[in-house]
Amino acid sequence: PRTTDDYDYSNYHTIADINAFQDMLVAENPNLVSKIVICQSYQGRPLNVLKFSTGGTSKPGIWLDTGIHSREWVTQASGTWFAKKIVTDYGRDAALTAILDKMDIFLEIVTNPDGCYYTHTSNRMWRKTRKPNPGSSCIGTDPNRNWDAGFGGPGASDSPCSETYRGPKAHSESEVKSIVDFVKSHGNLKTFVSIHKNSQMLLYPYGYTRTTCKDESELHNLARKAITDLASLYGTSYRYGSIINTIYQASGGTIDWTYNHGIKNSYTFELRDTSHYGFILPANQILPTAKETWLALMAIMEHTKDN
Ligand code: ING
Ligand code: ZN
Repeated sequence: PRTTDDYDYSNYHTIADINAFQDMLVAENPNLVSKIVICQSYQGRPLNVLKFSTGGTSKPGIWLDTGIHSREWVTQASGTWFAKKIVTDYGRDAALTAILDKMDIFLEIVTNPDGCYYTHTSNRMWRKTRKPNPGSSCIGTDPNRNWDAGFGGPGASDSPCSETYRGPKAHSESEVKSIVDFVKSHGNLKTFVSIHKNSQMLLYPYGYTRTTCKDESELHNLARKAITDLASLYGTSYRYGSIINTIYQASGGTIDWTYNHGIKNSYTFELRDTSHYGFILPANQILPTAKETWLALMAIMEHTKDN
């Protein structure tokens, strides 16, 4: 494709395609979109973040990431669609326009680029990073067990061969550390949404402890509103609640760290389906998944704007 209008949003794409898409989107919308390279992956790929901003300084921010687990392809595909949706709706849709007039949106589509490349070239089911582990023949760390929130506790593995290997120390993975540094230097993120796939859930902290987070009732009510809006499109049913009570105990997870760092609206989505297709969701479900998820994201972003 030569423009983002010609991009095929209803199919899965390589990292090269997604990078080209991001550059086209920036070139087409120079007053709304810019690309920030927050660091490099272990193998030296750029960690690209799209910034959607109508200008001004120190606006509050909303963060969205997709693809931190590389095999969850429908998330990167949805992230790409979200990016196009934002530029299409700005100035046309009143709700999105009001959000962007008050806040900046940051979107990292390919959050685990080495893993993404590997899923397209060698092993479709790769989840982790691709950094070798000294003393082991097994590669990679789970980037959703590597954050400094209950790090090392139950709900993660200390074995490099495990799919939930926590890594040698918290923030050992540059794909994680780069986001930690970004969040700290930004200093004014109000909402942080990390998007995974499988099981149709909207989750909030905590995953590492049974202690309820102090904003539990607000997060719970907003989650209910978000999944109600999501279901209004195709009837897709989501469960919602804290990570530990709704899916399982998990330590070192992204949103437990962002919440403890002060970002109140910290959520993880688990997109379609509930496991019939496993990680290989047919491409004809990309657009329905992206569209329904967008309604939930809009509910969360509107709430952020109004609070
Ligand atoms: N599920 C998540 C996982 O990393 C999760 C569930 C969400 C754990 C948020 C911790 C925090 O296991 C998938 N599908 O990756
Ligand atoms: Zn995941």
